[in-house]
Order: sequence, then C-alpha cells, then structure tokens
Amino acid sequence: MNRRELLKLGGAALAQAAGARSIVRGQSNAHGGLAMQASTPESKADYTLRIAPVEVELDPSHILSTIGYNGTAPGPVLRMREGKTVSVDVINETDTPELVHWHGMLIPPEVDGTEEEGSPLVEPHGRRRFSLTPGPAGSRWYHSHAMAMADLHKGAYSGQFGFVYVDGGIDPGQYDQELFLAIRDWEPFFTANMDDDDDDTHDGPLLEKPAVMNTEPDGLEVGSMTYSINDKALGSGDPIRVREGQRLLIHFLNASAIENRRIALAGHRMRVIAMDGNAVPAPQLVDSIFLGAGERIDAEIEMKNPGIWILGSTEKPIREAGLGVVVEYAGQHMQPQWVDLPKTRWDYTIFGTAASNSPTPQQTIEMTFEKVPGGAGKFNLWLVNGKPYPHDREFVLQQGVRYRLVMRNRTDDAHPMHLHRHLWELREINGKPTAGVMKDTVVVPYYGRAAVDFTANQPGLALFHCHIQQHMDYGFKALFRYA
Ligand SMILES: [Cu+2]
Repeated sequence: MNRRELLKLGGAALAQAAGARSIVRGQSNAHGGLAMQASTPESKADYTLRIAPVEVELDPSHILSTIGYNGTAPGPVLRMREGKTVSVDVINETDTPELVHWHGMLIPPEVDGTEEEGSPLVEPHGRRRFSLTPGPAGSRWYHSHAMAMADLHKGAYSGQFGFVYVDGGIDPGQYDQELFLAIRDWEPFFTANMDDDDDDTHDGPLLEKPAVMNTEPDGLEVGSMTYSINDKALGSGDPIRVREGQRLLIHFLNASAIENRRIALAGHRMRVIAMDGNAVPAPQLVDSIFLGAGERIDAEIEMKNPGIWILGSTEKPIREAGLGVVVEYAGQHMQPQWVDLPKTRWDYTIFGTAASNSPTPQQTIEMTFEKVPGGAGKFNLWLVNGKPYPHDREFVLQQGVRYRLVMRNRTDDAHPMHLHRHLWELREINGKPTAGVMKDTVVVPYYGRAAVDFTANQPGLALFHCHIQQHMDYGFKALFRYA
C-alpha cells in the first residue's frame, strides 16, 4: 500500500487494522527547503491534507455531515520520522480560511498553524505547502485551529482532527496490535446545563476557591449528546478483535472541543506508559484513564480475561450515547459487558518521580484564571490575570531561561491548558509535588492549581490557551513572546 492509498483510509479503518504500524510507516523523502512554498501540480508533497465536507456514519441510522480531512473524520493516521523534514500540502476546499495545527510538536510558528502566532491562513479554495521537521517522537495530533465563536460547525467542533505519530526509531515493545482511538463528541449545541467529568479532577482541598463568588448567572456553554470513538458509536462498526494472551498498545486521544472524559476497558486494567506522547517515569496500572480535551495517553493492555467487553466512557449516559467500542475475544459469544468502577480521583503524580532531573526554574510566571458569568453576551468571558486575550506584552520570555508557570484556577470548571511549541514538566497539582512527567496539555482542576516548568528554547510567538474551544474563543488565551 502506498501513501496515496493510505491517505484514503480513515482513522477508524487504520485503528482496526492489526499491526497497523507496518502498513502506515511513512516512506517520506528527506525534504528541506523553505517553510512555505507555492505548491505546483508537478511536485507532490509527502503528505496531503484536503479539507472538505465529509459524512460520518456513526451507525447506519445516524450519519452526520461535517468538515474533515481526506474524506474521513478522523483524518488518516499520519506516520512521520522524528527529525526527517517533510512537506505537507493543505488544500482547503471550504468557503472559510483554515489552519492546521500540529499539537505537541516543537516547530516554528510559521508552520504551527495558529493565527495568533502569525501562521499563514490557508485561504478558502486555496492551497499552501508547509515544510516541517517532526518532533519529538510520540503521539501528536493535528487539528483545525480556526476560531469558531458562536458557529458550532467550525474549528475543533468539526471533524478536522487526526493522529500524527512521530516515530523515534525505537521499537516501543512487542505488541500484537497497535490502535489509535480518538474520543469524540458530535452535533454540539448551546446549553445551560453542562455536565462533564470535571469532578474527577480532585476531591479537595479547593485551594483557589475565591472568598467572594460571582453569583451572576452563567452564560450558555457547549454540550453534546452524540459520541463516538473514532467515527463509530458504541455497538456499530467492527469490534476490536483480540485473542487471549495478546498485548495491545492503545494510543488514546481526547479530540473533543468541549469536554474532559474518563475511559475504561471493562474487565481489564491499563498500564499507562506515556502521556501526551512522552514516556512517563513511573508507568502504572490503572482501572481507568482521564483525558482532558487535547490530551493523549498511551496504554498497554494484557488481554487475559476472555469475554466480550466494552471500552468506553465510565458514565453510563455517555456510553449509551455512543462513547465506546466493543472488545471481542475470539470464540466468545455474549452481550458486551460493562463493569462499574468505584469513583476515583485522577492523579497525574502517580506517574512521576520525587525529584526533577531538570534545572531549577529561575523565574516564576503567575497566572490566575477567572470566569465572568455571561460576560460575553450569551456566553461566559474568561480572564487570564484579570484580562481576556490579548495581553499585549505581559508574557515575555528570555531565551534559555527556565520558568515555573503557576496556574491558579479560580473557576468551577477543570481547564485543559495547552502551551504551543513547548514541553512542560509537571511539578505540582493542588499542592502535591511531582516531577518528570512531560506534557503539552495539563488539566488544571476546578478551584485548583497546577505548576509546570519549561525552558524558553523555542523562539517566536507561542500561544497558551484552554483547549475547550468556547473558552479559548471567549478570552481564555495568551501569547508568549520572546524578548
Ligand atoms: Cu477552559
């Protein structure tokens, strides 16, 4: 199978393909040159992403229409080699400008795919060639970074998302199957009754709860009642077929624009080996995983409990609305089983170490997050240090300096905070210290606090934002600049 054929395949088809690694490993030629070139029909890029309307068949009686990549949503799983420069043609067949962001990659702002950083737009019915050098190795993803505001058909609400796996040349282990599973919600709507899994983020104390609360009524948030893993609702499409004794490597991604989620495989525990694509210092067996919007987890699962099981949301209404996939052992015949789990708190620190191998931070950046209920008309307005985006020159980095970023969440939501083009080391969650967990997105618990360290080693503008699209669109972002 060549790449052109590969790109025609959906993520779901790839996810179901046993031993997908050997099929999808990139064959790209080394390709230097300018970051942006006019692409001509004569020269073919290593990868092509065509943005156009797609149909997503969640199940035979529920087919929705959205915008996606290369005819599917999710788009194809792209395999790239760490450090090997590739060209990517982005062809926009829609009527609105688009941006393709490479989440988790350490690449320059010109190709990062963010308007705030000055990345060029791909104009309606236009095309643009990008050249990027993938890295670091691990599970990254690509998605639209267009603003949506009150248009729930745009940006991250659409089907414009997919995995990009950056191969570091190190065999991660002997797996019988490697799967790429993206958690998604569809058909978003505005609602006054938002329900998500944020309570999982901690069980107190509420370190950042304000002494005086703003009691204005909340603005409308974005909700969904339609879910899938990749492009299929629970019970439709092929199950994940396994045999007793197999080892699975599953790359999970929460590709939702609106919600954090907890996921489990009934009858099995998962061994978390990487977060946001980066190996964790202390892999752990867990009953379930919690994924903020934008986060990834790589987990190993030993198939040693024959039966037919559900992998999906720990919340029954969410599972029944589609967020799951059936895992079927060979030779088993029964209804898919679910097993309820005791409610537990998600704790990043169990995957970390006590002491950091990195230099002590030289400077501290303090950030406070606040919500102004109904402050953006129908919606809430979000503030970083008392102001919505932009912040002029409030966050200016000195190249080479190591920073501690302290994020104080004085709101009643858990926010998945993402810094572009940099890697964070998680150092504290709600007063509990840790080290060694490298991430690009961190869920800051409601009324809670997180601290991360990073080195300013990626010159150029870098966008910092909440990965919930509505929060980002209504103020919850800031630009880091280099002096
Ligand atoms: Cu948020």
